[in-house]
Amino acid sequence: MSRDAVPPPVRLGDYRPPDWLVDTVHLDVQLHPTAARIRARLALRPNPEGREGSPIVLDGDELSLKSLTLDGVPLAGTAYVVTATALTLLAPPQRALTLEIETVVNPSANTKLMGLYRSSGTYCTQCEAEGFRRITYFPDRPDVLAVYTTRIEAEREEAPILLGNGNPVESGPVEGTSRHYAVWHDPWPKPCYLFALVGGRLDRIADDFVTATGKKVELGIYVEPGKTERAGYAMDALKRSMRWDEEVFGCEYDLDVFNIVAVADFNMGAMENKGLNIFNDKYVLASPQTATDADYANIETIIAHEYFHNWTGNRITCRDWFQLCLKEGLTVFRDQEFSADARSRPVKRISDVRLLKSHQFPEDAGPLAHPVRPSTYREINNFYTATVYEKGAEVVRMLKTLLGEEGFRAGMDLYLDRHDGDAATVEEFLACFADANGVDLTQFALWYAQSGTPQLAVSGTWDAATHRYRLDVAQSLPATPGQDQKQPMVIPLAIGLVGPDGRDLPLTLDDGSNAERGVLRITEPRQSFVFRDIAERPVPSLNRGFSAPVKLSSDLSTADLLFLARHDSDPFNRFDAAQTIALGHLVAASAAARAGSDVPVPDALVEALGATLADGALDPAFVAQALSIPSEADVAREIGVDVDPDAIHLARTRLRRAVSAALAPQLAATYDRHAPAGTYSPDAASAGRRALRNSCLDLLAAGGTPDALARAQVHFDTADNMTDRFFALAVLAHAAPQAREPALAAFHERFRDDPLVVDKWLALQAQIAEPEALERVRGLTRHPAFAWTNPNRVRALIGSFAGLNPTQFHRADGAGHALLADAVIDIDGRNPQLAARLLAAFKSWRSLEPGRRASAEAALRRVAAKPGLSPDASDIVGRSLE
Ligand code: 0A1
Ligand code: ZN
Repeated sequence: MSRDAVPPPVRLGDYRPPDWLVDTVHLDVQLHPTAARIRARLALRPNPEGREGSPIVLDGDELSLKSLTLDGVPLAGTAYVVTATALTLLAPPQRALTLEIETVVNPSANTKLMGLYRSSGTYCTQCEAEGFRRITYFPDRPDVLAVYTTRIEAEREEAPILLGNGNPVESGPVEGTSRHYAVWHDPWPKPCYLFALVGGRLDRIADDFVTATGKKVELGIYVEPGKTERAGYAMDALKRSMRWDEEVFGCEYDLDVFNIVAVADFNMGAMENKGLNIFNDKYVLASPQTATDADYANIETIIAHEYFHNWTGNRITCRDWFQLCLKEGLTVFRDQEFSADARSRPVKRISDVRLLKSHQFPEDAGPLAHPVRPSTYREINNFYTATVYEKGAEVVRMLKTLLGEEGFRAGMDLYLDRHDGDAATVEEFLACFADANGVDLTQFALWYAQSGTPQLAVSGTWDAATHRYRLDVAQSLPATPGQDQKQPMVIPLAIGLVGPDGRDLPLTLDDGSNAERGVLRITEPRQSFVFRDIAERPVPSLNRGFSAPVKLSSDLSTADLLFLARHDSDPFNRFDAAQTIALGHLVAASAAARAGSDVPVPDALVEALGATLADGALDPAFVAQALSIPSEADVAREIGVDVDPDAIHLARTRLRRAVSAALAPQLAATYDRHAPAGTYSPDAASAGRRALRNSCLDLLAAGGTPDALARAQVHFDTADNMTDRFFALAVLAHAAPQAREPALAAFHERFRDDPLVVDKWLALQAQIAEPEALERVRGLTRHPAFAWTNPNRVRALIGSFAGLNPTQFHRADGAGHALLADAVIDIDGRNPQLAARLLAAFKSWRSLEPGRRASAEAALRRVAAKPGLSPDASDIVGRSLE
């Protein structure tokens, strides 16, 4: 193959079991800043299920091979071939054998942050998905499970802490040298993507946890020196996660120790390496002065997510990377449930659905659409997506909705029991639920195979004479890349029929049966459901709790929606009804703004928001969500084609101003009623009060009155925690041009030495919806606080600009698109994964109006034309332009 030849895509249908298995791995790692030496001893044997007489093919990437022996004998140069991607033993004896491989890598030069690298001087590893091959030659695929023993050696001065997977075995000085070592043994067979080691100068907070069967586990969280005070919340979240997984899923921890290490340079959020989770420090470190309530909530969720992988991901792993959702969708579902139990369940559901709609729906509607379980990929790193994670979680949630609490638990119990120790598939997962419940899930499995967001059109008819109510439901699934023809899905549609007094009517179907747990099973392209004994015209509440990840359209009038916003017993739909009114208005108002006119704000919306504000029985966190006006991205998605971001921005600004004017006294009163009481605590109830108070402030400031802006300034000046301080800063930066610069400067001055807080400052400036934002972002790339090499800095500044500032990223002159293209081209040479993720900001480019569409296309083509573009970035541009 020539150097620039593109390798063929990997296909699910081509799966073959490995030809060789690895039973044990002994690693001896000599840490060194520029020449780390890895001796690997692999016990291999032919796989009875593999092809007989096969060569041994070991993956490798940027490795320098120093020596190679087979059963202790150096291999002749003719016995093997080394290429840039593999080490192949051409004709190995077909029996159990031992290979010893010595490689050298340069951790300091590893800017891809995959394999063994250094982050602020700390040695750490990242092996998912295919990073282990950057440490040693190995069959780097998740269905090769081995037992690992790791000896790590380093200069004591440079790396007094040495951590590995599993349990500590021994440690001590290397006599006669300034070095020391530690040996770790992990008794649980695992794929190499779960391997990890850490070496560095780190501080620790320690605690312990006694499992359900009385085993004591030592817990450690390691952070940069001086930061232990910020790790307490993560430890608390870890212990709560461990207890929750025992209580809710019967999953008990299985090693003597569990360690977490926080590093400053990390491509993703965190990684579930067995017994040694490695985290982006943004998702560990929190204090009232430096972290917002949202940061605390993220930490809680991500700590839980990585911990929950110990069973769903590690004890049961994936057969191949096509099955990624098997661990990710399921584990996201589990972390969502954990946070729902720890906080307000309805509010958690609302925020999860908002995330799904803002990130996954556009993915599913654009050129990067793919099924929850893709059937082909060029670069697996590009499939850690909202579809695999968030839609994958929705699919598991639908299973639970269809099977009920007990049926779902029975399926999970069977899965955890039947597949413990396996590298499993989605089919095997579903078979457990089918077997445990005696049901057929063949049609349900389409959720894993068909991409795109299903559309449901629902209309209702009440017959006054027969007291019958009929719901007509039609489903369709739009064509997506590679999938022109679609089959109907199983859609669990939770509904209620709300009577005029606001109470739910019984859901008795025409044949006398009940809609089980209020859930209709939609399986056909068109279906009708007739309910009897409906004495008065009800208002249907559809897709309660967002029971299915679909786009629903109905014949509900604005009056019906207003009624639901005030009376629905389902909090999600109560929230959603007002959002639907607002969205409908914003679509019309955007069209009007584009045509140079305006449309009046519907009274129903002001009434719905006013009623929510006035209802003292509601959870403040819920009210805060209900007060939010749909984002510009929400409106763009709803419009779908020929999108003009400036018109949307104008329409939304006008709406917020009108709501502000109409509700100002109520907003001010609610703000005052929720003044902080006592010292800061990150608990859900306190966070909810702050969220409501801040939402009121935001809407008040949207009116732009001197009074409101003065209130924001006081809020900023008197805040005693990051949530309030940063929220007020954002309000001032967006709504008060005169106060903007002094407030930004004061904030920077106070937190200049704290990179995670500086990220907030960068991200906020990147989101200012004014033409000067572009120059500001350019200028900030030259600020001493910014570093192109740190993914958190780049995501804060460049990622926020491209992802959260639609009018400026999509500037009509194309300069925003060009800025992202320049950044991607520059970053790609160092960190292809980061470059590819930033590029995904173009995922909805085809829905823009023609001028902006042209500039987006030009930017994508410019990236595509870059010589030596990484496989990561070229996969994204290639699919985006297809
Ligand atoms: N399994 C992790 C996600 C993850 C994937 C790839 C990584 O490499 C850069 C890092 C983390 C999770 O789901 O949390
Ligand atoms: Zn995960």
